[in-house]
Amino acid sequence: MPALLFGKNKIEYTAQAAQPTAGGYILQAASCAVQTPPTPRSFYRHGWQSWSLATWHAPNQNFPLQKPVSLYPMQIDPLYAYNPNPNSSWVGAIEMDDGNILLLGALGLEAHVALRGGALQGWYESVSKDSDSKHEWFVGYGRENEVFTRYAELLGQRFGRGSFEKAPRVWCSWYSLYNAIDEDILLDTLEKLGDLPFDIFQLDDGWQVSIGDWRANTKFPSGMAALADKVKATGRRAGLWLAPLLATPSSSIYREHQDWLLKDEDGKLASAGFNFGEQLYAIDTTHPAALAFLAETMKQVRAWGYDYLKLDFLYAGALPGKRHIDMPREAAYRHGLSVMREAMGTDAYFLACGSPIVPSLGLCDAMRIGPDVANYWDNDRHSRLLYNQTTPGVRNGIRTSLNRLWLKPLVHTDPDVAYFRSVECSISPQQKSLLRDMSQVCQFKATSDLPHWWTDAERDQVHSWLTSEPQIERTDRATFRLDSREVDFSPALPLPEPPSGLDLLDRAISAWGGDQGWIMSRIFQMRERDLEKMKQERIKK
Ligand code: 9PG
Repeated sequence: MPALLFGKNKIEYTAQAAQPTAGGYILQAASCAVQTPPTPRSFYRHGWQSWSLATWHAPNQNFPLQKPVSLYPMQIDPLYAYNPNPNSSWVGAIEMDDGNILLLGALGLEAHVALRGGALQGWYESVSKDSDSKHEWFVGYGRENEVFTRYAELLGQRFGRGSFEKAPRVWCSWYSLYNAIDEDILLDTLEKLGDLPFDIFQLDDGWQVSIGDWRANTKFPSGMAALADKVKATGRRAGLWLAPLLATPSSSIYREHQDWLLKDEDGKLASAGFNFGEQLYAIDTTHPAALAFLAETMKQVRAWGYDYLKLDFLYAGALPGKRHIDMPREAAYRHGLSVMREAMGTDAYFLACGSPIVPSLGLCDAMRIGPDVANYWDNDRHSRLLYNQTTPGVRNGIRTSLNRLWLKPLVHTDPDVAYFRSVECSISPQQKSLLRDMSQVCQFKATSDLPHWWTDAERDQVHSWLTSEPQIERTDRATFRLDSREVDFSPALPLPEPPSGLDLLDRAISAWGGDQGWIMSRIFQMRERDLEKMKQERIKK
C-alpha cells in the first residue's frame, strides 16, 4: 500500500492520487482510506448541520440510537441515521497518545468520514461519472489547531468566506418571548433597551402568517415595514427570522404548489421533520418557480427594511429525495442558497441556522454552530434517555460550538444567545458566565433577555459584555485565556452515560411519544398557552 510521509511517520492510504500540500496531502478519490496508527485515543465526529452533535469520543464507543425518529430529518443527516458506526459529515479525525491528530477532510460536497477497520474512511455520496479528480480530500497530521486551520484554509479557497469584518451585536426575540411576540411588546422592548449598544434588533419566529407565508400576521397590524422603521429610528438595524426552505400543511405553498416540494422515492412528500405543531416539508431548490418564490421573498423583506436575515431550518434544502432536476442534494441546496444570497444582496448580513455546514460556506456571513441554548443547562430526558444531544440546552450548545471553532476563519460563528437575567432562568451563575465566555470566544454576541428582567447590576454586565473585546488565546481544546482570565469549557463536554435497566422502558415510551404527531401538537399548544400566561404576568405589568 502506498504511504503518506509525515516526518518519520508513514501513513498508508488508498486513493487514486496523492499530492503534497502545505501541512499535508491532497488525495483524489471518490472513496479513500487512511490507515490510523494503532489505538487512537479519540475520534472527532462532525455533525451534518448546525444543531447536529460535533464531539470527540472514544473510538470504540457505541451510541444508542438518537430518538425520536420523526425528528431525524431536522436534527441529523437522515441518510446515515441508522449507521452503526457514527457518521461524520465531511471531516473526521483521530487523536493519538502524543496529542497529535490525523485528519481526513473533504474539499467538496456530499462527503462523509467514518472510523472503520483501523482506518479513516472517506466517501463521496454522489460520484460523477467522469473521474475521481473532482473528489478531493485533505489529509493532515500534527497539532490539532494547526491541522484544522489548514483544512479551513483549503475549504475557504474552494467555497469562499463571509465578507463582513465584525459580527454585529444582536438582540433577538426568541429566548424570552418565543412565538409570543407582537408589535407592542417588541416596541416596548426596543424602548427599554435604551442606549445599550446592540447593532441589531432581530424579530424571531412568530411574526409570519404561516411557515411558507412570509407576511405579517394579525399581531403586527402596522406591518413589517413600519416596525423596521421604528427600529432604524433608534440607530439600529432591523433583523428578521425566516425558514424559507420549509412549508407546513397550513401554508398556501402546501395547498397550491405541491410541485415545489421535495418528494421521497415513492413520490410522496418527503418529511423535513416536525415542529410548530405541524409536519414539515421541504422546498425543492431545483424547481424554477420555487426559486423565483425564494428570490421574491428575500427582495420583499429587504424592501421592508430588514438587512440582517436569520434564515433557519436550512437543512431542508439538502435532504435526500427526488428533485425537479436530478442533482446531488448538497449541490441543489447550495444553488438555492446562492439564489437567496443574490436576491438579498451582498450588503445584507446573512446568518445561516440549522444549516448543513460545508455547503453554506462562502454564501453566508454567520453560521449557528451548535444546537439551541435554553434557560436550563440540560434536559435529562432528551440527552440521556433519548440520547439526543441536538435539542435545546446550554450544555449541548457549548459542547458542539466548542468543537466547531475551527470554522472561525471562514464565517462568523454564532454559539446562540447568552443569558444575564435571573428571572425565567435556571442556569447557575457559573454556567451563565461560561455561555457568555463562549460568545466572547466566538466573537458573536447576542441575547434575548427582556431589559426589564435585569437588575441594575445585570444591565451593567450586559453593557460591559457588549463593549469588551478581550484578547483570546486558546490554551488547549477546552481552555482559553480571555485577557488574563482562564476559562475552561470542559464541564460541558462529557457525553451522558447511555440508559440501561428500567430507564430503557422510559426511553421506549418517550421515544414512542416523540413520534406521535398528535402528542407533539398538544405539547406545542400547551407551551404556547404557558408562554402567553408568562407574558401577561411578567411583561405587561
Ligand atoms: C424558532 C427557532 C429559533 C432558534 C432556531 C430554531 O431540533 N429541533 O427540534 C429544533 C427546533 C427548533 C430550533 C432548533 C432545533 O430552533 O435555532 O434560534 O429561531 O428555530 O422557531
